[in-house]
Amino acid sequence: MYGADRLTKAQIRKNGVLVEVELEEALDLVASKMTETIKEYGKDSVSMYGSGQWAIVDGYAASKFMKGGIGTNNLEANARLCMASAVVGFLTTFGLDEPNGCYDDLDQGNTFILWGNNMAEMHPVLYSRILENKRKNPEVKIIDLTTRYTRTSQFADKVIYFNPQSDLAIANGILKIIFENNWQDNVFIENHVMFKEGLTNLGYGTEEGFKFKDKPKTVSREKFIEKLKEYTPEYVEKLSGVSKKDLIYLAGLYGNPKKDIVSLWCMGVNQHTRGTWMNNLIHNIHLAVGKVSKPGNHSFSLTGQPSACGTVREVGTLTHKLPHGVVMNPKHRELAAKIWNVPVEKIDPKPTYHTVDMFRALDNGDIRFMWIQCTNPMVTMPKLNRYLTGAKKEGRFVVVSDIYPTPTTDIADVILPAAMWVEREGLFGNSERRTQQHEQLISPPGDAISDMDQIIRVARKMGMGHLFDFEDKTMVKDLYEEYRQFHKGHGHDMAPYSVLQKEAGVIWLYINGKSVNWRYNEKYDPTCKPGSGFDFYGNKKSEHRAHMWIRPYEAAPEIPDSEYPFWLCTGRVIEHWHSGSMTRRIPDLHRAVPHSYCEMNPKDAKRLGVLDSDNVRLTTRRGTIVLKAYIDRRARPIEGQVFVPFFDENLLINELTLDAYCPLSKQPDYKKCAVKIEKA
Ligand SMILES: Nc1nc2c(c(=O)[nH]1)N[C@H]1C(S)=C(S)[C@@H](COP(=O)(O)OP(=O)(O)OC[C@H]3O[C@@H](n4cnc5c(=O)[nH]c(N)nc54)[C@H](O)[C@@H]3O)O[C@H]1N2
Ligand SMILES: Nc1nc2c(c(=O)[nH]1)N[C@H]1C(S)=C(S)[C@@H](COP(=O)(O)OP(=O)(O)OC[C@H]3O[C@@H](n4cnc5c(=O)[nH]c(N)nc54)[C@H](O)[C@@H]3O)O[C@H]1N2
Ligand SMILES: [Mo]
Repeated sequence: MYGADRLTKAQIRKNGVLVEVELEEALDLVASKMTETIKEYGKDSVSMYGSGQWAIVDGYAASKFMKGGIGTNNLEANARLCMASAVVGFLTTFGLDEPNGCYDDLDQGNTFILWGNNMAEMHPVLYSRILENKRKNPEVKIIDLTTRYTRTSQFADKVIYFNPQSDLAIANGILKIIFENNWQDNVFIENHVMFKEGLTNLGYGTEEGFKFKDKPKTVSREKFIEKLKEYTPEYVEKLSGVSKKDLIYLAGLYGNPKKDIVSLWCMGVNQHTRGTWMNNLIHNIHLAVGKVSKPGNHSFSLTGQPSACGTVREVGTLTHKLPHGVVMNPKHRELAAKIWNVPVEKIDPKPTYHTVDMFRALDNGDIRFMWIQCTNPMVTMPKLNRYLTGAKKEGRFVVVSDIYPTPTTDIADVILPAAMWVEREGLFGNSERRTQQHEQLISPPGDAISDMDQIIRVARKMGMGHLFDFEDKTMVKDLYEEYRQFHKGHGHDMAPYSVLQKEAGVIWLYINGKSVNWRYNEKYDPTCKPGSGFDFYGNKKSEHRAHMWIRPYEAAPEIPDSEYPFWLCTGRVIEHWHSGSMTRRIPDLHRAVPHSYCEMNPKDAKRLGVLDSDNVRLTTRRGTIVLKAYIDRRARPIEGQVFVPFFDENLLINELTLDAYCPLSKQPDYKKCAVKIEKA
């Protein structure tokens, strides 16, 4: 919290140099620049880019200010890089976002299947919970389906390796075996499932102005099964490297009525150019065997950031979203206008830019002003060189709110010092739909104030004070209570602020003073129609049935070839948080992992004559970087793949990554591109 260079004063760029100023002067400049830009280039020339580390009220203030005040949909957040595929997966399968069950499933399941994520390092608390379950119940099994041997694999009962992108084929192969052996739950399917098919050959979003719209249609169960035909164990093995025996083993676990199965995944599945499809496919498997919305049975998408769910997904700080529903829907716009007390015409019915497009628009000049809060895109955007050059162009004005200097504050025209979460009152919402309130514990240093306060003060200066007409002292509570109205009666009722102040977090759907831990299951969820057993009420137009989607294997946009013969996967280490802005300032953590590196398979290293700690040069079609090779230290990638963490602002791996994304979710794929490795 108190690193030597903690930002405590505002800064303004004067004659090219950032100089410290009074906070008031900086906020005045933000307000006047925003007003001027709107006047000169129109409301859609200003934008805001926020975060899944924003408190719920920060996101809500941003949404009200941008969508209800300025009237632009130029609002996005870093959760687009993280959870978008999970969101569209839930929406297309169940009709409502977010997991059906809760963390109790980690105690109650007996079979845990991980689809390419590293829980021991990235969700260590939750992984410990599974390990504790396993310690008490020897029948508990952990199966690690992965492209790398990691610390997670060390604790698994079985590790199954697969080639990047081939998870699509594996999931289809599992479904095929289930139906061939009659392991499916026919009663559940008969009563609660509908089969769907969408478009294929979607493209990858790498071209300028790329647009995609799906055309879903309902199909028969026979057609669904027919489409699985090609995924024979032989074909799946050819694509994935997973043996017939292992594939049958996996299908056998899902198909075994004695197994209570929790599938868990995170960025391997979401950061995927077919990420929505992969999410659908894992839900498919659980639906096929009726293992959803029951204690210990869950297709459980793990969330990355502390409030990617609570803030970005629930408040809806995304271009197409409103706190309830989407801008395209006139009823949703009317509800927002009513609660916000603004004319309904103020809310623009057309979404503008998703995150990658927003940064492309800043580069192209369609966006002239961007306010970045609580995120560090000049480290974490893919294909970084383009977006860095774009943001620095003449005629662009960038405001950055952060707590430390970063490569993003380096390019800022105004820097606003932010209060950290313990320095202000706020709320977060986590993976299991739990909303958690916290009080301010200590005072922020210097002129630092919360992101919410920064937004409100600028809004007031721009003549939009009426949007935030509450006492400053009760602002968080009042904004939350206003926000809560959006979700009332929409399958998303939340606990009142006073209850949140008393409890250590409360799971929503909160009905009659009680949390619903398992949605869609009549036993736990009073929203379900009596006598229905299960009721997927999110899918109103599909007779309240969940959707099982035909989702084929399609190749990655950039595949290793003779010139760039390796897969490049990027990700994290336990010691650091994302761009390292905070953790690298903690001496113990910095010493533990002081710089980035390139993890290699020993066989590949041997072929290239590379020893541990040798320098290797990595080159993709977008950039080049020299890193130390690490061989068999904490993890080992499969042959033909290398892994590089992205926490190091001095060794920016995102200069090499590709900005291809899933056309349905618009989430980029940071896990796959083609790279050349040379001894340097
Ligand atoms: N200490 C710490 N914890 C964190 C974070 C942090 O920065 N530090 N960040 C948080 C956030 S925001 C997130 S999003 C999570 C991320 O949590 P994870 O997703 O668990 O971690 P990553 O390192 O991003 O992902 C690496 C994994 O991607 C998998 N992978 C590679 N290619 C493929 C593929 O084609 N298909 C599939 N299915 N998998 C593939 C590999 O198995 C690899 O181990 O961690 C959260 N937790
Ligand atoms: N190559 C590669 N790139 C990736 C990924 C990957 O797997 N590989 N993963 C993607 C994913 S899943 C994610 S979630 C993103 C994360 O990407 P970012 O959000 O860009 O990374 P963070 O380091 O979490 O940035 C948070 C920033 O907020 C600051 N901060 C902390 N608290 C506060 C506060 O209260 N207010 C304000 N204003 N600032 C604060 C921190 O100092 C930090 O600079 O990275 C994405 N980029
Ligand atoms: Mo994330």
